[in-house]
Amino acid sequence: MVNMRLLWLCAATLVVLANAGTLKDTPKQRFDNYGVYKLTIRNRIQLALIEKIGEISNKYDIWKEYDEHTKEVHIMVSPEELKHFQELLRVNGISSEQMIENVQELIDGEQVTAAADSGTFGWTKYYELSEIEAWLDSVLAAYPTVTEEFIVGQSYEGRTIRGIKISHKAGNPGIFIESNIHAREWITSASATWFINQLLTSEEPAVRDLAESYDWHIVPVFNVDGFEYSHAKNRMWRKTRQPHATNECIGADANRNFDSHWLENSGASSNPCSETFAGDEPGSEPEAKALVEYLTQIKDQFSVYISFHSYGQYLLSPYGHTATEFPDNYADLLEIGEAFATAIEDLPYGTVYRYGSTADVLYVATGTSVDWVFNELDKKVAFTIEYRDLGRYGFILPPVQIIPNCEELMAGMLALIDKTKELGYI
Ligand code: 0X9
Ligand code: ZN
Repeated sequence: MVNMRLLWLCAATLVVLANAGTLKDTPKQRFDNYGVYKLTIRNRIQLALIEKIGEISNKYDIWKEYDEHTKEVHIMVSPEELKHFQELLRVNGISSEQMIENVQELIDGEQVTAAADSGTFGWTKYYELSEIEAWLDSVLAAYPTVTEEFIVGQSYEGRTIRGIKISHKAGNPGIFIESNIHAREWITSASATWFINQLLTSEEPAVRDLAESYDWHIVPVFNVDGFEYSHAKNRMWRKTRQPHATNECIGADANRNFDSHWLENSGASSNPCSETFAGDEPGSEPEAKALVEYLTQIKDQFSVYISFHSYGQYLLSPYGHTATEFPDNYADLLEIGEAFATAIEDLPYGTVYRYGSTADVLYVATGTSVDWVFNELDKKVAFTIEYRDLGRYGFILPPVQIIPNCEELMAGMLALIDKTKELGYI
């Protein structure tokens, strides 16, 4: 009898181990015939419905949450669900427009250009974490007198969250850049590495001045686990990778996990399957907790904080938690926003950026890193940049657009820092 039980136990263990094996070796998720739709929302019932289906995580994926100004939601739908989805829209009178016909085709396109790349690190393809880290090492080795590595902390899966500090002289005002907190927003780390490279190599006087008059603290890939997962398994991954104790869904939105109006005003979700899950408590995600500790420790070393995101073409300032109150220095933040947007619009690409408070121009978002830095560390110049585009490619921005996007970043950043200086913040 005892032996039988032992045998059963062993068999059960083997099954578990086998399952763990298959889980580990799960193939890359494919998105064949997944479509992305722009929905126009006309009332609260419609919005509640779309938010609800957005939580059925393997059938629907909200790419862009409800935007108060355009009344739009962008949502990815699996082909199996399409009939049901269209029926749902019809019954509820929600109008829609297809923006992307086949997500997998765009992902494949991304890879084709990658294969044609020369082999040296550049900005004509998107790189994996190990390649970005190797490049970071080479930069640190090539510029030892002006660069220095810093470590924010460890991710849930034990990866090191690394950053680079670029400093030409003591006493410079500091600017902190956090990038790729959302895993699938690959343009953000591509832009961060390009920006680091420009600060170190550009001979343009305005860029040299930017590089040498400020101390730059830049984390090119903050959500390291999610980023790795977005390359290896699921291109559309957004969150962290920490499993949930009572739910099969994995990860939280790191940009909802900070202790500033955490989970208030429907600016995040308490459902672990939602893309905007706030986590079980502020700082439940090791990455967010590490960033809070690191920023607190170096809070006297920076006065401007910028978080890189995509997509939608916005420069967003606090607050995220309310659209009816604005920070005391909101007029200044708008002036900086205008300078940023105008500089970008003046480039030959003519790309239009909108600016203003997150809750006013985009949607209510609570527990974000930028709002935490603004409210808790009292850094009054704190922005989120949402890069290209408006939804034609969304998160799968073709590699040919990396450099144009980066040129826009540089023009915008020069204007942003100029105006911030003129207004006396730095
Ligand atoms: O929802 C977000 O976290 C950001 N948009 S994204 O599409 N990249 O996910 C916007 C964050 C706004 N930032 C602040 N409230 N500070
Ligand atoms: Zn984002």
